[in-house]
Amino acid sequence: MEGNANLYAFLASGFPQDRSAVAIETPEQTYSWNDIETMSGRLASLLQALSLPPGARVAVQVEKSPTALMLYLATLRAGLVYLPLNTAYRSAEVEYFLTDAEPAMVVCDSKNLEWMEGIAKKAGTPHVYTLDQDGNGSLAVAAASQGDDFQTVQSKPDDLAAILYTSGTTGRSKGAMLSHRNLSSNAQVLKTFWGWRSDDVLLHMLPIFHVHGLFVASHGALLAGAKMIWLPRLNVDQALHYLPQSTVMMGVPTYYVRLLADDRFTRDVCSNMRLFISGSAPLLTETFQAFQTRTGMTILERYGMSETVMLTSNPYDASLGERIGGTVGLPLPGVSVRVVDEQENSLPAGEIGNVQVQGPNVFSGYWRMPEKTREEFTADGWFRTGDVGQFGGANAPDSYLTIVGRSKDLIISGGYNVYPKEIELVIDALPGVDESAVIGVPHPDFGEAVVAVVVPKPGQTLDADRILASLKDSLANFKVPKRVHFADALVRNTMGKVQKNALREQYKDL
Ligand code: MCA
Ligand code: AMP
Repeated sequence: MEGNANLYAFLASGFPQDRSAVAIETPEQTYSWNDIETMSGRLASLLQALSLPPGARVAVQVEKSPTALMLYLATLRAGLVYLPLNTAYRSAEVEYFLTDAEPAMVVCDSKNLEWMEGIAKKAGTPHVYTLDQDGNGSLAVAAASQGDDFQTVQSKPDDLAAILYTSGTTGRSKGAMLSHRNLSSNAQVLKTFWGWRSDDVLLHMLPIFHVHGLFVASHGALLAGAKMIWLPRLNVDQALHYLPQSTVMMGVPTYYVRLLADDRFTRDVCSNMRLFISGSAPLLTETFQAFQTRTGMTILERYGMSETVMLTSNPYDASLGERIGGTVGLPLPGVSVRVVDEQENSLPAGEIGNVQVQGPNVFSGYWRMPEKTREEFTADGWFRTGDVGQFGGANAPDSYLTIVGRSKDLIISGGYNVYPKEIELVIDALPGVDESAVIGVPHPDFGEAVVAVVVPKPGQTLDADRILASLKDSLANFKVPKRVHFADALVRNTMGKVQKNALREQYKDL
């Protein structure tokens, strides 16, 4: 019989022989590898008992907890499709995702149950459960009567494992469909490339509704059979407490900026650490250098996307080269990366162009958007990342990729992606607004901050605080502009397109 391509089965192949060893430590409790098997087994039994059809989506918007991780693993084990949602999303945003994905089951925090039930009903979702950060809720109650010995279902490599929504330039989010193969192949490659070891201890402080925290970090530790210190979010005091017992940490650049802003973050605190990894947004060279000076350690920067998981990485193994600040390193083994001009001809090192990629990690397409999927792939199967880069920039060897910008209109704030179009559509619909432009400006903590430039209708006076208050009702807080500015008109080019570069220049010193 062919082997099981189920991602959980693959991850479990890395669990240690001694299943009583600690797999997850939180400030309150520890969980063994046995606990991972039984807790995920019990939840998978529940999913199976509901007789959800193969490929059914399980949408989850819950606070980070060990049980939330078990629910993810249970979904994989039951052969269903995991659909994580950022806890910051407001009901209007969640409604879009549920209507689009038509999940068979939704799991939410009990404080959101009332509105979630309403949305689930509209989306035709039959099963709604609650899971709170402490592990309590109707999911735990329902799972309690289930057996914990679950036979992980057989999956084929191309079966869907997860759908991750990523916003689109049109303002409409797209669900990137990731298969068991996409995720397993990437986990395997990273295990070797980053030298994961069973005696590693991962300091896990990232949210688990995105690729970075859910896949890159968790899969790495699980496949290595390494312990995770599991914290609900970045908290510098807690990080300083746990770093001396950790060997690996992953974060978006803001995590490193915040650690460096604290004088207690010293070389001593990091003396047990083997590897600091940064990604999801550009790491400023000044942060990279300040980190080296403070700790004597060199951050490893890597690059990826929701659609592709990880694509390139600076080397861990010094025999492959140095880690060079300002670059995102080498294409990972098995991943092909090319830089092309507008006619899609490959460019030599040193020339800037569009970054395109191929590999077993690249997704199969956007959920129910065949047209959009076709647009994002070339005829010969390369995925257009929307990032602009060059090989051999930043005085690096020609094999290193440098990301120099984006052709997509995207802001990355504290590692979260914000698509200006989505915010502009909401602002433009407010009374008294003629039009708006949303831009990203440099921000010392978040890397980029969202700023809105709003043109009132003739004769109208608008109030920035009121605009912000109404945006907060319908948009996740990280998308809400940090500032609103008013202008008489937006500068446009001869094609009528708003000149965002000019606006970014004008507001860059905010
Ligand atoms: C929180 N706020 C933010 C952000 N986070 N505003 C802008 N950008 C943000 N990222 C809001 C808060 O709601 C609050 O608003 C105010 O800003 C200040 O919040 P603060 O307490 O400073 O925030 P925090 O709770 O400490 O969170 C900041 C954070 C967090 C720790 C940087 O955003 C975070 O964990 N980011 C990681 C994102 C991530 O995992 N990205 C991976 C995507 P108010 O004052 O109104 O209440 S995966 C990916 O990109 C790919 C594929 C890849 O390559 O990895
Ligand atoms: P998402 O798919 O929404 O998680 O965001 C993916 C995008 O994040 C990429 O297309 C890049 O624009 C950006 N990104 C991720 N890692 C890096 C990095 N190390 N440097 C620059 N941009 C990055």
